[in-house]
Parts: sequence; structure tokens; C-alpha cells
Amino acid sequence: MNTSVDQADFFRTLEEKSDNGKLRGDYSQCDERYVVRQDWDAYTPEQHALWRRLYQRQAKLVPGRACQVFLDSLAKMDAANEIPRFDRTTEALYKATGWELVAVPGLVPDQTFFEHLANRRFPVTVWLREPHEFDYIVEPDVFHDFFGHVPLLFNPVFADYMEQYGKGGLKASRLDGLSNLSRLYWYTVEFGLIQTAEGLRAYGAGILSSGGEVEYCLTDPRPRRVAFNAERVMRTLYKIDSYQETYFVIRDFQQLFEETAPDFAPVYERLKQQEVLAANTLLPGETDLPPNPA
Ligand code: HBI
Ligand code: FE
Repeated sequence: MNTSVDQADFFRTLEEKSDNGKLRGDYSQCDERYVVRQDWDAYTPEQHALWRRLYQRQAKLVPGRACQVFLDSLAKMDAANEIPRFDRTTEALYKATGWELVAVPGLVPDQTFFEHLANRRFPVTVWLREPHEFDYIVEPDVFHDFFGHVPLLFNPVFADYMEQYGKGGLKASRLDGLSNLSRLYWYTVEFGLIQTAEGLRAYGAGILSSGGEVEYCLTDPRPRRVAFNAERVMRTLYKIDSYQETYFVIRDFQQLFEETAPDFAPVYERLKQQEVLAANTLLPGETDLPPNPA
């Protein structure tokens, strides 16, 4: 695989981000789009057992906390007993929304990530966390990517949003709007909440794959909960190694699709003139929405 300058840069930042400076994934076998083969036979019985424990814990927590679309898709995915075979899931997913899963060694450069999303390919990490990381892991592993992200890709509106996000990302990288787009991704795809007749529900993968945050985000009095507004979200900083201090709430996935459809070029210009907001900001006039009853 050719490592051009930005890729060497990419690996340096990955090593800085990882806890012991070592890359978790094996990037030596990936192609120019950072895609690898999922060597399903290489998973050990202990890894499948860890997958089952992770899955069982989350499957018990998400009813009444995850949005209905997530629950309906998860029920159809039959992924409880062992680490899923990505090609089998792709068969069902492709029929539903034209998306496919591509196996990757871990985080890939933004540009590559956006290109995959823009072509309806979702990158899923092939390695599974260690037992001691059961409750928390910084880098996305196969459990986070598959359990957290894949179910919603079966929903046509959310699937359209993800393709649009990828296309927006390719554009943003040309307009130096990447940090804005990353915040948008973080506060929706990773940590988004949705309003329903039964109260707040989670749709963000970072929440849905987390043992503790799936309750915290809905009922804990400490974080803010603010109505979603794309420009406001793109100004708001986030933390990658603690529960969120603010969650943004959409009315439905259609709103997400529509609010991120416009051309963001003028928005990036406007944002350059405004200071970024701390993760726990509540702006004058904003309502801190009430949590669900505990
Ligand atoms: N790579 N495999 C993978 N998964 C992600 O979620 C991911 C990524 N690279 C970049 C990235 N996410 C974020 O910076 C997005 O905001 C682009
Ligand atoms: Fe993720």
C-alpha cells in the first residue's frame, strides 16, 4: 500500500491517539481505499464469547432507550451469537438500502472515510476489543461499528443522510470545513438523540454501543439537551474520552436529512467568523430540554 505524506501523517495522529502509541489494526494488508478482507475464521472462540457478552448486555439495555428503527433492524440482524460475517450482512443491507459493509483495519483518513460513505460503503473495523475493554474503548472496534452503526443503515432516510454526509465531507475537505463536519457527525451519527411520543430516544452509535451512556444520555440531569440546529452543532466542541456534556435532539431523520442538504459553503464562511462553543454551552434563548424520567 503506498503511504503518501498525508497517510504518514494519518498514522502519526493515530499512534498519538491510541493508548500505548501502537496501532490496534493491521494496516499492512489494506488496499488504496484502506479495505481489508475480514478473515472470519481467524476469530477465536474466546472472541465470539466476548462478542456474545457485549451483545447480550447491550440488547438488554436498548429497549426503551434506542429509537424504534434501531430496535426493529437489530431484531432482524441475527448477530447475537457470534461476530457477524460482513458479506452476509451486506447481502441483506444492499437489498434494503443499497449500502454495503467494507472491512477496515480501524480508523481511516477522513477523505477515505467520506469517499466510502459517499458511495454507500460503511467501513467496519475487523478487530474486537480485549476483555478488559468490555466497558470502554477509545477507538472504534467491530462491536462499536457493527452494533452501533449498522442497524440504522437499514433505514432509507438515515441511509440517505449518511451518503449525503459523505458527499458533504468530500466538499468540506476542499473548503476547509472538516472540523465543522466532524462535529456534525459526532453530535448526530455518534451521539444523537431523537424526540419521540414516548420521550427521548438514542440513535447515535457511540451511545447505543456503550453500557453506561445509553442510560446517562436520557435521564441524567447533568448534560444539556438542546434542539438540533446544524450550524450550532458545527460550532460546538466535543470530548472523545468522556460522556457528552451536550446532546442534540432531532425531531426525526427527515429533519436531519433536510437540515444537512443545503450547500454548507456559506455556512463554513460564517462559522469562520464565530468562536467555537465549549461542549457544555447553553446559548441565550436555547431551551435545555428535560431528561426522561429516571
Ligand atoms: N474511520 N473507520 C473509520 N470510522 C470512523 O467512524 C471514522 C473514520 N475516520 C474519520 C472519522 N470517522 C471522523 O473523523 C469523521 O468525522 C470523518
Ligand atoms: Fe462510530
